[in-house]
Amino acid sequence: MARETELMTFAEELAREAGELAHRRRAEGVDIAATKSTLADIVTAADREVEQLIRERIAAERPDDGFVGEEFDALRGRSGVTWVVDPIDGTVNYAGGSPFYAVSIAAVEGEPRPREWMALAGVVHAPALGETFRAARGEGAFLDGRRLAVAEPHAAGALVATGFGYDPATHAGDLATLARVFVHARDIRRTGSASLDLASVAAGRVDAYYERGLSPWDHAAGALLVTEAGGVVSWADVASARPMIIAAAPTVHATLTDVLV
Ligand code: LIP
Repeated sequence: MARETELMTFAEELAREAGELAHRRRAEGVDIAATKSTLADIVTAADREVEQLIRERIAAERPDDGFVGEEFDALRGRSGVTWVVDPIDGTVNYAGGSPFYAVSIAAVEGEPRPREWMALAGVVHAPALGETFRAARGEGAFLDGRRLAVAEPHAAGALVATGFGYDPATHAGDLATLARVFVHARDIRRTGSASLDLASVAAGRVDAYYERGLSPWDHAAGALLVTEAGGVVSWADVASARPMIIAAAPTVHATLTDVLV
């Protein structure tokens, strides 16, 4: 079995076990453990518990690998492979009882920094939706057993997903960008989970997704889903504090980039 496929299979096992824990904790009732960058940027006890479970499983199975997660300090590895993990992406949705949240797990090679690493495998598992998206580099992207492909262009324009940061000071600028995009779009979607937005691009459910200021764990797995489904992922404004990710089918990506950049 190719290394990428092995890593994807392990990531899927991890994501399913972690997703079951997150789903169970949600049913038991969710405690807000703390806030981070702003009052809106919450973390639940389940975020921390799920990430700890994933870290422990990886440390037992692949002790030389590195780890970069949302909730605890990064761990540098010796193998060249680093796991980039968002234990619950869409935390605000999760805390409020919405099903749009996912366990996002990616295995990357090289420096564990976005735009420097090479993604080898990625899984985005949405336990409340009963959907598991997965990809291994060079092997395609899949939703459960179905191979994925990004959408063909739509005569009425692109269906564009996006998101906004937790800092209210960024909202005016992001809304101005949205106003420019909407002129060229047939509609907009805002789900609250970057990994599920990227998975939706890969599945052809939306035509494009862009967002400023994502963390590495928000996009590491979903970006691989998009490229393995025939899409394009690029970055704009990379020197700023809030670089912008742009993910879409090739033709839509070119048009959207002209509007955004
Ligand atoms: C979230 C992203 C979402 C973004 C939110 C937040 P979290 O990640 O998935 O796209 O708009 O501001 O960053 O905090 O739920 O892991």
